Amino acid sequence: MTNFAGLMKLGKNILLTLVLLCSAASVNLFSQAVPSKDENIPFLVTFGKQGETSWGDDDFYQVWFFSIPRDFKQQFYIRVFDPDCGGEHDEIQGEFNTRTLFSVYGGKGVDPDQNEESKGLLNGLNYKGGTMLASRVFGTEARYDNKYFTFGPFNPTAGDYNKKWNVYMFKLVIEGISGDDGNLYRFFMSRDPNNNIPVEGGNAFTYEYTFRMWNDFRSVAHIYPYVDTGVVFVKQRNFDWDDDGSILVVSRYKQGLVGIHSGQNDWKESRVGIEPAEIGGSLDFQFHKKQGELVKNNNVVITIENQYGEALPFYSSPIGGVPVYQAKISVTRVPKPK
Ligand SMILES: [Ca+2]
Ligand SMILES: [Ca+2]
Ligand SMILES: [Ca+2]
Ligand SMILES: [Ca+2]
Repeated sequence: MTNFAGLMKLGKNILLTLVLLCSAASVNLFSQAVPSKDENIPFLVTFGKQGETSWGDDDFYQVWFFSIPRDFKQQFYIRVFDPDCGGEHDEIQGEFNTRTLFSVYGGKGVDPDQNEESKGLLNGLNYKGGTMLASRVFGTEARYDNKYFTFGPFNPTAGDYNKKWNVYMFKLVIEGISGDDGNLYRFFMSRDPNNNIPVEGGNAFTYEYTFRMWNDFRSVAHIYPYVDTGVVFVKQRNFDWDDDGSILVVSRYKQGLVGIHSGQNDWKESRVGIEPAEIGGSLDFQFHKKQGELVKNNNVVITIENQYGEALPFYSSPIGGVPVYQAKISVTRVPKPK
């Protein structure tokens, strides 16, 4: 009996592995984690609005979008890891007093293709377009320290339908409504309220990414802006990089173009030319830390826009996959001197 049970268990494990391998071929299983595995970013960060911008958050709020494929019919959840500001992970200034408002929106007004203000790029514009479906304020709460809080369930059809991508879109707005500490957190879009079970084909994106780098020289963070039709060049802008090493742009056609980077509490920008063959795919912006003296707890902001000043979205799961530089194969051979 024991052997039989063992065999059954082995069979089950093999089956599970096969299922996982098969789904990995079509869907990135880690695409529901925000930041994603590919991005190698430990946390998103939002400071309370009494914070100093020199700590790495320029505007004390962040706007994220979640997309659900139209053919996904089940309810889903947005789980927030460490939504509190206190205890583990968070960045203290004096004592912990930051309060952070997390609000989930659906319905008309969310889709940034239809409602420019929804992108949340300019202070003073209404980035809260849509219908609020859920919200909660978190202070210092041991209950949610180093743990998940779950928003939902949500019905996919409560989102804003986007025809181009054939998805329902939801929006999560995060605001540091008071205090001066940095709230570090991350998300998982899940089919289950208590576990991280991916929504197949789901994705998440933002237009202004405020994040924390790992405290590790060897670690490289990535973000993946999507380059749509008609883009001739993009302008990257980054804030408070603290002169921490270099920002490189990689794609199938770029081996590592250097982006101009910021120092302390300032914005820097540079242009990146786009090849026609890069259209309809993602670029890989790589953040390489300075070697030697460790720049600790580096928070940084990045935005990317096209030649018309329109913002490009960064997808957690890069559209078209992670771009990999391909060295040109056709090299003219120089005959060896005899
Ligand atoms: Ca915490
Ligand atoms: Ca404080
Ligand atoms: Ca936190
Ligand atoms: Ca910084």
